[in-house]
Amino acid sequence: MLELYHYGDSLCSMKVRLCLIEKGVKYNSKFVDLMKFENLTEDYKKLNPNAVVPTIVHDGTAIIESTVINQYIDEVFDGPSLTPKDPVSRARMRVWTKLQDDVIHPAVQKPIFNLLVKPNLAVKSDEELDEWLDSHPLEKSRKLFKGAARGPVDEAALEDARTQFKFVFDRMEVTLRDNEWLCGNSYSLADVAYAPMLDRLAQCEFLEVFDDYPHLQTWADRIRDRDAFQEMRPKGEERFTNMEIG
Ligand SMILES: N[C@@H](CCC(=O)N[C@@H](CS)C(=O)NCC(=O)O)C(=O)O
Repeated sequence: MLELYHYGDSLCSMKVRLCLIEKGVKYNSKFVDLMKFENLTEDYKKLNPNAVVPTIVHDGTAIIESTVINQYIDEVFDGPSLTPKDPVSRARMRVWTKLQDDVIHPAVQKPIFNLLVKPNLAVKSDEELDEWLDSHPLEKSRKLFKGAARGPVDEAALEDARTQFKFVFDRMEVTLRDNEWLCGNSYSLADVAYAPMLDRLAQCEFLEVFDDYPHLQTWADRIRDRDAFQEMRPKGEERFTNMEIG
């Protein structure tokens, strides 16, 4: 049996949920509430020393890092392959997933922390924040959460996110002009990695970043049409904003 430690409104958790659903792999859901800092318990840190979601536990072994987890799932389980057969396409797929980890994830975090996380953290006391966040192993996360908890929306961070989206979307647009999916004509782990940003940016009401990219928008429509994408999305109370996103 496979256990998935995850959170509803988390881009990286969505990546892994989407992969599992596309593969038809059943899992035991272990919900880790990031807004209650459940990721910072000593028990969870034994599974994931970075204290972030997602983590899977398969046959008693914990595996971390959403991109690595998805490669593992695709290798180990039956179901449709999400990895291209030829080595050049596989290399391209890994470059796409690296760009998603290195650029898109930090870019998406800027609107998420400013527009969605901030109201949830603003209600917590300084003592509560210090008690939990001082035990966070990642300095990056300590800064993100503390920065989001206090002060106004950081407009410069939102602008920086737009610049980062443009950097990646320019490349996606060129590829998607001639290809149905990011690695050619078959849907792969590259598409799985980028699909969740559609949900997260919709929730932040940030979808105008796609305006100048007609081929990217066609790809996005294809993604939204997939049953697995709809199933992967958190429902009602699993959302920060407790609302369904169109
Ligand atoms: N590189 C990691 C990033 C994981 C990550 O940052 N997860 C976020 C949610 S998308 C999280 O758990 N944040 C809580 C925290 O930083 O304390 C992965 O891909 O799994």
